[in-house]
Amino acid sequence: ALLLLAGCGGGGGGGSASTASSSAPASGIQERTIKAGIGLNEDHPEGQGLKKFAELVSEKSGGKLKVIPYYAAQLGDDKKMTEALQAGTQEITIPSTSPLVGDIKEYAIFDFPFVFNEEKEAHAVLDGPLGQKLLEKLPAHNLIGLGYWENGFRNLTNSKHPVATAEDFKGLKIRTMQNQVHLEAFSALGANPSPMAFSEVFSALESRTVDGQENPLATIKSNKYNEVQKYLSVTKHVYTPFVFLVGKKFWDKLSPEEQQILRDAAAEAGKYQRELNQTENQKALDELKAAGMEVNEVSAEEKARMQEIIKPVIDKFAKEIGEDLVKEMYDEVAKVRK
Ligand code: TK8
Repeated sequence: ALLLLAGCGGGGGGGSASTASSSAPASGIQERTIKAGIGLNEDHPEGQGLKKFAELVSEKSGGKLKVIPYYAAQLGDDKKMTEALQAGTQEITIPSTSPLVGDIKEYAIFDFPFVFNEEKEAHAVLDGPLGQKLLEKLPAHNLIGLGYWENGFRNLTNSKHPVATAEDFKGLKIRTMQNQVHLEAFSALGANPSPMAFSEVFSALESRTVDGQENPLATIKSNKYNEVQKYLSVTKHVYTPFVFLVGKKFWDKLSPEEQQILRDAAAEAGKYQRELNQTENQKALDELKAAGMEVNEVSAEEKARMQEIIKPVIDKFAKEIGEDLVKEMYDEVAKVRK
């Protein structure tokens, strides 16, 4: 099961923190409209998960809590929506953790390449004490985290040539997320990375402002990158999660009963979302091939070489983040592998 913030009130949100003019604490379930925006399309598992979340919230609240989903970055990219949550002008978003790293540096552990081999290893870390510890850092930034959904293992696409060896990265202009670990890791491999909001990627690929990008297969498919990218290299170089965020200003206005409805729905829809995501990621490879992409695998030896080249970057960030935390992640992965 997805792990939820422990303790009542989720990081100090309970009871007395009301800033409303009326001093009576919220109780019961009120009529509320909740704007929930994501970067991916409705047909992507993240979109389907959000839809499921909206249905569950409606069911559990007898129709009083209405979640209005906005897909495909209609409300802005991950960073902008997160800021809207902090400002109290939007209630929910489910961004990648990577652009959050500017605020919460510890989230960079999920940007370390080649840590996880399988989804279940990532889930163990995210749903365990480490994932929880990171959720607890959110309230200080006016955010409440209700658990982790899945984007998944990222793979490289580009318009120039197949990438099968570490040397093949040389000179490739690659769009990365707005995240320092990704930037420095791709630089170390000799690529020429440029950080960019997700909503700008398709046109940057189309106009050849960049040669390539990297995302999970279901995302590549849903966003039709096959129309503007010839080569798909199954690098599986990093697993990045989504974090389910609620604005703390909004959260603090909710009654405990309403908060519980959102927690339960986020966990239930998240379970559904992860399952769907894995099915979609498996199907997407064949579909992308059928759509004309040239697909290549990357050998374990070459991945090990890439990992070796990136190591100084990772060591540097591990020091900045805290080596104990990083060790905790590797220990958890080792436990799952045993
Ligand atoms: C969608 C993003 C996207 C991420 C990216 O909002 O930016 O490449 O993989 O899924 O979070």
